[in-house]
Amino acid sequence: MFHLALVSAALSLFPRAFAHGGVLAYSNAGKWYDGWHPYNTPVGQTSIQRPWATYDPIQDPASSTIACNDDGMSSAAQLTATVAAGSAIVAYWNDWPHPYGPMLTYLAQCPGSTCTGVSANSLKWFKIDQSGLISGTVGNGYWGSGKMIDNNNTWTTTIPSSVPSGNYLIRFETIALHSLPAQFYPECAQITITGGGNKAPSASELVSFPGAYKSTDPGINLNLYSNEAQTSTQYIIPGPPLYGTGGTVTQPPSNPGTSAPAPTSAPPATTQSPPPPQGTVAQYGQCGGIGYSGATGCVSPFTCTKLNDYYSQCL
Ligand SMILES: *[C@@H]1O[C@H](CO)[C@@H](O)[C@H](O)[C@H]1NC(C)=O
Ligand SMILES: [Cu+2]
Repeated sequence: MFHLALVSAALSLFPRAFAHGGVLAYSNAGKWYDGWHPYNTPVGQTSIQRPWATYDPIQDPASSTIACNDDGMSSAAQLTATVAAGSAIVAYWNDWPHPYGPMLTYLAQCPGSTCTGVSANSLKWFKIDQSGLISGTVGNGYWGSGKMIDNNNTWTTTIPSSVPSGNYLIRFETIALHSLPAQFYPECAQITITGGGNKAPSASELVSFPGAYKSTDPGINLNLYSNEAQTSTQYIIPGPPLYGTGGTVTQPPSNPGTSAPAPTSAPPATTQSPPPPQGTVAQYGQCGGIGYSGATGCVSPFTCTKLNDYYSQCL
């Protein structure tokens, strides 16, 4: 009895620790950076990684923990790695159990001289790497996360050499789609990028966490076991367009020879009749495509843009 009690007590300390997981370490330019150890005491831990609490997934993309896991703030002895623009960062996961879903990597520049103490929720993020459905069907195909597993549970992202030098959080993420709601596994680390370029991300490439994802996004609200998923080969990776691809922000035409903005009419009082009908689909939402039967109008100022026969998106 005594031994049985000890065994079950020991098991209950790590109830589902190894069904899930996260990024346990990084390497860059031959240097190894141990990650935060969520199941050890925080006292005395030094890491470039922001602290996180458990291997469990985030399941609500509206939660503040979608940015850098729970709680994702700097530790008492937070470190920062110096990383050259154009170099590769390798993130190491535990023995990863979920082969269905995308891999995504984001950067967010911090104001001031350090990211330490800066809330990840206050930053603007841009996506520098992504891998969704690589081959096969949505329901049974080869995914970015399967490639991560095949690659010694690692994912390698190269810091674009055009990114401006400065202090950043880097956010590696995998999204597991084997269950609904989808499971988000984000972890962040603090890096200082040196030798960078001068290409700031465009407005359409910048997002907030929370804010970048909605649980209704087609790449998130996805049933891998539906009949459609067994034949579909289309997967829309959540989040903004990749850094460097979403730079064409269409400005309203201005009158030649004048730089002053046209006078604007007074905003309507909120108690007046509802505004004229306009689109309801939010930025990045689906607004058309073969087999799509939802709303087709985009909220202002976005326009429904055809990406392929099966998917048009409000951009
Ligand atoms: C595989 O990953 C582990 C860490 O999880 C690392 O120690 C090991 O060196 C890696 N092996 C190779 C061949 O890269
Ligand atoms: Cu899991």
